Amino acid sequence: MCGAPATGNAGPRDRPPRHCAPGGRGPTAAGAVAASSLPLPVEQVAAERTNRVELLNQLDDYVLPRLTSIDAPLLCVVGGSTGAGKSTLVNSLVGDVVSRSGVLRPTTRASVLIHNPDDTRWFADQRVLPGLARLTGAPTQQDDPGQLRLVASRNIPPGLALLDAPDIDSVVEANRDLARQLLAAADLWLFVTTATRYADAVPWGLLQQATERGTSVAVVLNRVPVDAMEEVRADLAGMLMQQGLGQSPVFAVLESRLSEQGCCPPVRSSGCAAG
Ligand SMILES: Nc1nc2c(ncn2[C@@H]2O[C@H](COP(=O)(O)OP(=O)(O)OP(=O)(O)O)[C@@H](O)[C@H]2O)c(=O)[nH]1
Ligand SMILES: [Mg+2]
Repeated sequence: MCGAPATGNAGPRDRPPRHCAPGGRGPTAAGAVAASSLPLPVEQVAAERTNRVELLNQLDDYVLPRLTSIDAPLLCVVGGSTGAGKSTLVNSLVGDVVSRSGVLRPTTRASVLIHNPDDTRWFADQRVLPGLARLTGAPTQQDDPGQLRLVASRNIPPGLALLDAPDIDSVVEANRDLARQLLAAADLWLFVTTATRYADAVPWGLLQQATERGTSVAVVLNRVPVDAMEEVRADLAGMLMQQGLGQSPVFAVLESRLSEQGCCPPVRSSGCAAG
C-alpha cells in the first residue's frame, strides 16, 4: 500500500519556527536568538549565522519538545554511511521487515520511525521533527528526505522509538541537511559504520557535532570479518577516544549471512565502551 502525506509538506529547512515557551508564554531565550538577525557583515558572520540557525533547529527539534513532554518515548536515530546496513539492522532488531534495504545506493529515501502502537500519539503530530511530512504504509519510489514514515510495531517496547535515517554521505545532498536535523532531534544517535568505512570523513564531522552538543552516541561497527575483529575494533576505539567519544559504547557485529527476509541472524555482537 502506498502512503500518503498526512500532515505538512515543508522540507527540513523551510518549516515555520516555534521558539515559544511551553504553554505559549511570552518571549523566551529561543525568541531572543530568533530575533538576533546578525545583520552586520563583520568577519566570521557567515559561521555565526549558521550557528544561529542550528541552535534554533535544536531548540525546535529537541529541547522544546523534550521540555513540553518529558514522558515522550526516547528517540534512537540510526544513522551513518549509505550501505552500512542501517535498515538491515533495524529490521533485524525489530524482527520484521519495516524498512526496505537494498543494493542500490542510497536505498532509504524517507526516514522510517518505528514505535509501539501505544506511542502513536507522540509521533503522529508535529511535536518532534515538525518539518517532516508524516506518511504511513510501505515505502515507495516517491519517498523523499522531507518525509517521515510511521510504522507501529508491537516488537518495539513502549517508551522507545527507532528511526532508520537516510544516509549522511550519498550524492543526495538533501540527506546531509536532514542528517543534521535528525541528529539534533535524537535522544541517542546509533551511528552505524562498517569495517571498511569507519575512517570516512563525513561521519566524523557529524560525530564531532554530536560531541559538541552533548548528544548521547553509541557506535555499531557492522560487518566485521571474524579475523579482523580485534584489530579494527581497537583502531575505531582509538579514533573515538581522540574525538572525545571514549565513553560511547561500541557494538561490533560479525559479517554474517542474511536470512531470506534480509535480516541478520540472532544477535552475535559484543559491546564495550571505546575507552
Ligand atoms: N551479507 C550481508 N549483507 C548485508 C549485511 N548488512 C547489510 N547487508 C547488505 O548490504 C546492502 C545495504 O544494506 P542496507 O541495510 O540497505 O544499508 P543502509 O545503511 O540502510 O543504506 P542506505 O539506506 O542507502 O543508507 C543490502 O544489500 C544488504 O542486504 C550483513 O550483515 N551481511
Ligand atoms: Mg537504509
